[in-house]
Amino acid sequence: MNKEFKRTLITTALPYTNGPVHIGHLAGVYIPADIYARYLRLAGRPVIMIGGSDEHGVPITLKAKAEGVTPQDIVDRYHAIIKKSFEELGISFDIYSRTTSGIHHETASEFFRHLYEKGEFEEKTTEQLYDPEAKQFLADRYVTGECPICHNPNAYGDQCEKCGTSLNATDLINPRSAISGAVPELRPTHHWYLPLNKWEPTLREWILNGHKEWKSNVYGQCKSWLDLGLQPRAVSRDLSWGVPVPVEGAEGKVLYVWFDAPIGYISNTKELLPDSWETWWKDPETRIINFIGKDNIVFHCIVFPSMLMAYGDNFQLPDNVPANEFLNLEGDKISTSRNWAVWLNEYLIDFPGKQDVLRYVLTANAPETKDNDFTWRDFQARNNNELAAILGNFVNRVVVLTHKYFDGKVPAEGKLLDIDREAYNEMQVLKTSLTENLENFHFREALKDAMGFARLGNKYLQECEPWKVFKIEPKRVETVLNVCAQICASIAIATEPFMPFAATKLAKIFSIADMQWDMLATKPVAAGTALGQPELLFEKIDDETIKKQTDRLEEIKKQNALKAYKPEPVKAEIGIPEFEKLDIRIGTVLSCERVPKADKLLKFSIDDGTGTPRTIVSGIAQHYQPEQLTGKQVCFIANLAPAKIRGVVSQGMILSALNSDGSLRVISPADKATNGAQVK
Ligand code: B3M
Ligand code: ZN
Repeated sequence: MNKEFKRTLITTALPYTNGPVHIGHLAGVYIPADIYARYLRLAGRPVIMIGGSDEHGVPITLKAKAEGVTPQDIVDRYHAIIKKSFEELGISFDIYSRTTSGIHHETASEFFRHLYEKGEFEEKTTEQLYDPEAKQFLADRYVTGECPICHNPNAYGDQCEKCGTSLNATDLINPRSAISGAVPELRPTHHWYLPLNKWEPTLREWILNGHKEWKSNVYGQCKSWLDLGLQPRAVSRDLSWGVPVPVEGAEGKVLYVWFDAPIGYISNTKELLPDSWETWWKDPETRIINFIGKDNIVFHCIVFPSMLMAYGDNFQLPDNVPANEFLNLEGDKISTSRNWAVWLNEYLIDFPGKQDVLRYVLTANAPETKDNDFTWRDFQARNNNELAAILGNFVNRVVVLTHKYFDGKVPAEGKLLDIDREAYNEMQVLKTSLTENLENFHFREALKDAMGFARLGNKYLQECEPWKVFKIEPKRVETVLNVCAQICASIAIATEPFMPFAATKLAKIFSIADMQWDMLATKPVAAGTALGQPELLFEKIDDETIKKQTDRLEEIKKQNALKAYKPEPVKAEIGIPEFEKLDIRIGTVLSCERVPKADKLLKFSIDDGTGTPRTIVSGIAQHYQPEQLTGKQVCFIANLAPAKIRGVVSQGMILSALNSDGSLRVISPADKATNGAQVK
C-alpha cells in the first residue's frame, strides 16, 4: 500500500446461483477476503465487506431448463443455501444480497441509461448465432464448440475453460446449441457495445505503470489483454432472464450478465448504506479491493473499470484485485457438472463445529501463486498434527496447569528471566511478519506466523518445565504461567482472522473482552483472571471419518466414468470360419491362488472336462480375491498357444469384460453348463 486510506471496501466475486458453493470458491475468494476483513476490523480500520449472489446469466437458465423449473426457482433455492452456509462458516459479510433485488435492477438500469445518454456505447447490428429449433439467439454458455486456440472440443461461447481464453460465441469451431443440440445459423441482431479500446491508454497507465505491485498472475493477464489490443464488447444479450435493456426498442434484450453483476457490488453497498454508500465508492480516500477467482480477472481489471470510467462521477477504481489460482480436489479439476467438489453445505453437515478446520486447511493450502490440491488425507493430517497437536495442545496444557497449581487463576508475573523476555521478543517478530503478510495478501505465510505463536508457546513451556520447577520454586511457575496466558491471548488475536470460532472460545477462556490487533505480543490477561474449565479446541479426526469422504469421491468417480463411457469402436469384420478358429470352452475353477511376487497374476486350476486339470494364469489379481472365484464356472480360450508366465505354463486365457472404470469382471455362463462345453 503506497498511500494511507481512510476506509476499505472489500468486494467478493458474486457466485453464480446455479449450485451451492464449494471449496474452490472458498479457497479462491471468500476465505481470503474474510481473513482480510477480520484483520482490518481487529486493527480498528473502517471496512465493509460486500457479497451477494449473481442470479442472472446462462448458467442459471440452463440449470432451470434441465430441471423443468423457472430461473427464479433456481436462484431462490441456491441463494438461500449459499447465504446460510456462508454464515455458518463465519464469512463476515456486512451484506450478502442478490442481483434479482429491486435495488439492483434499478441501479443497473440507471447505470446503463447514464452511459447510453452520455453516448458511451456503440450500437451495431451483427450476425449472431441463432438456434432455429429453440427459436432464440445463442450466446455465452448457450453454445459449445471447439476452442479456436487450444482445440478443446467443449469450449463455451464466452470462454474456454481448458486454456482460459475469453471467447465470442462466433469464434467457436463447429458450434452447437446447448439447448437443442442444433447447429446454429447466423442471423442479424442489434446490440450495445462498450468501446474498451477508448479506455485502453488509461487502463495501461493505471495498471501497467500504476499497479506493478499487483499479483503477477493478475498483472500478467492484464498485460497480455492490453498488448493484444482491446475491442468494443457487447453489453446486451437476446435473452429473457436478466435486467431488461432500459431504452426504447430493446424488447427481448437484457444486460449482459457481466455488465450487471459487478454493478451488484454497488447496489449491495447502497442496500447496506442507503445514505452513505457514495463515500465508499467515490471518495478517493476509500480503498477498493476486489477478491476474485482467476477466471474473473479481465472483467474486474478491464471491463468493470472501463464501465466505471465511462460513468464518471468520481467512481473509484480498485486499488488491488487479489485473484487466486484454482484449487483441485484429489488431483482432479473441481467441477460442478461432474459433482467433483466438496460442497460447503454438505461439509457443514458432515463436520459440525469444524468450520475452523476447513478455513485452516484451505488457507494453509491456498492456491495463492499456483494451482493447488485439496486432499482428505492432508485435511486430516493438518487437523491432527497441527491444530490439535500444536495449537489445541498448548492451550490445553496452560489451562490444565493453571488449574492444577493456581486454582484456575492466572498468576501474577514476577521477575522476568531472559527466556521470558526472549518469548516476548519472538512474539514481536511474529507480529511484524504476520501484519506485513496480511497487508500484502500473503495469507498462507500469515497463517504460518499466526501458528508461530502456538509453536512458540509449546517450545517455551517445554523449556521452562513448570511441572518440574513447581516442586522447587513455585514462584517461578507463577511467571511462567503468566507468560503462557499472555501467549494464549496472542494466539486468540493472531488466529481470529483465520479461525474465528476457536479464537472466540480462547478469548472467552482468558476473559479478553475486546480483541484488538494492538494487543498482540502484549499482556492483555490480568493477573487473577479465573480461567474456564479446560476444553478441547480441536479434536482429532479419525480414519473412518476420512474414509467416508474418500469413498464418496470414489463413488462419484465411478459414476462419472460410467456417464462418460463410450464403447470401443468395433473391430474389422470377420467371417464365421475365422470365428470358429477360436475354441472357447466352459470350465470350473478347482483352485485359485496368487502368483508369488506378481501382484497382478492369479493361477487357476480348471476342470475342463478332460479329467486332467488345466492351468491358466490370468492378470486379474487386482480385481478378485482368489477365494471369490473358486468353484465358479468361467469361459476360457482352449486353443491358445501355451505361454510361460513367471515360470508357470499357462494353457489358455480366461475371458473377462473390461468395464468403464477399468475393472475386470470374469465371464460366467448364465446357467450351469457342462465342463468342457464349447461356447458357440
Ligand atoms: N458469477 C463468475 C463466477 O461465479 C461470476 C462472478 C461475478 S463477480 C461480479 O465465477
Ligand atoms: Zn481453449
